Amino acid sequence: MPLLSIVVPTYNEAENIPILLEEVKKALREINFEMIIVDDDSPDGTAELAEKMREEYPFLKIIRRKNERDLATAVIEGFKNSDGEILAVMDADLQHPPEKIVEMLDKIKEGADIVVGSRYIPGGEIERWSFKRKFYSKGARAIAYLLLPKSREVKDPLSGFFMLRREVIEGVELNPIGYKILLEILIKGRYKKAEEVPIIFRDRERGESSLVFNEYGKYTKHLLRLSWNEGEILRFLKFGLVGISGVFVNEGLLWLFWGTMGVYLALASAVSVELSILWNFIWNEVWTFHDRGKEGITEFFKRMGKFNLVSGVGLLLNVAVLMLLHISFGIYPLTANIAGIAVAFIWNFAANNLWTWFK
Ligand SMILES: Nc1nc2c(ncn2[C@@H]2O[C@H](COP(=O)(O)OP(=O)(O)OP(=O)(O)O)[C@@H](O)[C@H]2O)c(=O)[nH]1
Ligand SMILES: [Mg+2]
Repeated sequence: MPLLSIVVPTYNEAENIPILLEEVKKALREINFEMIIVDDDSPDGTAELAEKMREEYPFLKIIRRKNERDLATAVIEGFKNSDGEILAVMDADLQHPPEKIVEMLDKIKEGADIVVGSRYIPGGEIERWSFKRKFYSKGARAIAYLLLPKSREVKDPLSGFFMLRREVIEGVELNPIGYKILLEILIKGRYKKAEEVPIIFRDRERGESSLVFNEYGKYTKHLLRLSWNEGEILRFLKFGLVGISGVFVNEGLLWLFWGTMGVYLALASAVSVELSILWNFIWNEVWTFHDRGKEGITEFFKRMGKFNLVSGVGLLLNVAVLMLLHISFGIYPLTANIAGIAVAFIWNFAANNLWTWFK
């Protein structure tokens, strides 16, 4: 029985397979492992080539699927056909450095349940990516952090290079239409300790990328489904409802102070704004984020201060967007204000989620 099963999904990687096998063999000399190539009937003959190489590389297992063409289901299929007590996933295109496998395995032996090959911790790096690609990658991660708090366990939750103990996913249903399998595992898996090892993500030298189109669409769907199941979309809706209720409180108080008690308008407005912020804070505290805040009265007041600060910045953003759209683009103020409110709302949700009620 092998200790480690490395699952490698492939689609048109014939050019890379020989180099990958040699590098992995060299790097894992001391280790009892198997490598499971899951190929979706690549037209370039990846599977046939791998079959031929089995004699020279007896650690190889090849699964050939005829009617499917999907990275996520390929990985799950690989898991199902593996025998090791430790599982790993890596790409075939040499972007994931095989020499890091040993380091990852050591971390597992020291007690980690999941180890991620990470581009985003010190020592990690991405070779030759354009600014745009880096920006999208970081943006995708920010959205994952926002909508899936469990993904905050690691700095690179979207990595395709990782290792885990089999127990982490045993009996767990990994959704086959999941897109980023690591994300799926971080959210649904049973684990205590997730660690990272820095990797230099090399540039693809040979063969073609198979995932360019529709990547963002798939990712968005996956993210929304996971966060719906985790209750995070509901949290977003709750936050919105609280926000709307705050508008009514603000209006009601303004009517009370200014309209009926005759308080000076600016003062009446300031007091109404602050009281409605506190109203929102309390409801978010006991409802939207009831599962998040740290215990204790000091912590409570700290959160209140943070919430006020976030709301203040939100207000400035609202005004800035309104003025910008109106002055630079001539948009009617009441219409521009809708954009301002939307921007402020997103800001408020993100900042409060990631800062005020961070967990
Ligand atoms: N079995 C299977 N493997 C796939 C499929 N699509 C991609 N792969 C493999 O999954 C791994 C990652 O795909 P890549 O095309 O390298 O994706 P990427 O790394 O995001 O893109 P590049 O930076 O351009 O390489 C590679 O080993 C591919 O061969 C698929 O539909 N089925
Ligand atoms: Mg690649």
